[in-house]
Amino acid sequence: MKRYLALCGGVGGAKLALGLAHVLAPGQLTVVVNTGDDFEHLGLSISPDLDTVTYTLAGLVQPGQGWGRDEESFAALDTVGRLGGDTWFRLGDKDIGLHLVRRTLLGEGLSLSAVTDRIARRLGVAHAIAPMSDGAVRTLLDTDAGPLSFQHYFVRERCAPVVTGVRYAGAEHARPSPALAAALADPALAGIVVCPSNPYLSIGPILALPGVRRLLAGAAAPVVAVAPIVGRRAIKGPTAKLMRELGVEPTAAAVAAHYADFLDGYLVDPADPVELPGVAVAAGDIVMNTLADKTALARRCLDFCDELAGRP
Ligand code: FO1
Repeated sequence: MKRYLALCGGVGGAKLALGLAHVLAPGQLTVVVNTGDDFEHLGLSISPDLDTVTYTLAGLVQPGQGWGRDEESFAALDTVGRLGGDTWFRLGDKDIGLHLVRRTLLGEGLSLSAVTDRIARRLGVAHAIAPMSDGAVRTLLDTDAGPLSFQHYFVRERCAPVVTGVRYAGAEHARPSPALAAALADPALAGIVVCPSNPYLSIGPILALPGVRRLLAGAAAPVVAVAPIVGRRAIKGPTAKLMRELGVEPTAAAVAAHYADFLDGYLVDPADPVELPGVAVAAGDIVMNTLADKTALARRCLDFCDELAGRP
């Protein structure tokens, strides 16, 4: 049985992960998720990208928004506000329920991988979802307003500060999670899909884990990425703004160059010419609005992996 690994961040990545989950049997897919956005807040251990992927695959995500729970209420957060606590990070009541369980299980000594797996299975997800690492890696942004943790930059400051650098604190001491290490060592691995997530804020932390870039570059299975940029605009979120501030052209080509050491295939919009030695480029519609878009793009990623696997 062919197996596939997807590397994924939050909302954009979760869309393709959902498409892959629709076209692959449960035992065929491992979705490895960024945890650089994780933080401790209100006494809870928050893993936004893991929850976004889990809720999406469970069919429980807030549809228009792409993160958080469907039909959510905020009574607990209203109480937090009345009591003078922080309310800038909108944790809903149902979501807080999940966080109480995560806090408890982590407190009992379970790894983040074990907790993630248990929560996903209980919510009815059949495919494997795993954090990139069980160790703490925290994305930090150097900005004109000083250093900011990811959620302070992204949610509290609404990405307004000018970013001068991105760091992944703790990455050098963190190890890939058991699921990521196992997938990369799997002889039946038929393809690695880098989802259209922010290359610096979502995929960057995964690539910063010791050995991951080298293992991707040396993988027998083809590595295929979907561009997160169409015509100089990010499909979602602050990718283009961030790239400009880091002195990088916000183009699909620049993202490919960022992945050049391990990339075999790149799916781009027809309007975005990309030429990179050693990388096969396939143009087509990569914007995912409907479930049909997500499954179609997932199929194209898998077909592309098959096609590249046949090449010398
Ligand atoms: N994003 C926001 O823009 N505002 C929020 O208040 C917010 C709360 C939140 C709560 C739980 C959760 O799982 C995600 C949440 N997000 C929120 C999304 C999250 O900050 C980002 O989508 C990711 O971290 C970036 O991938």
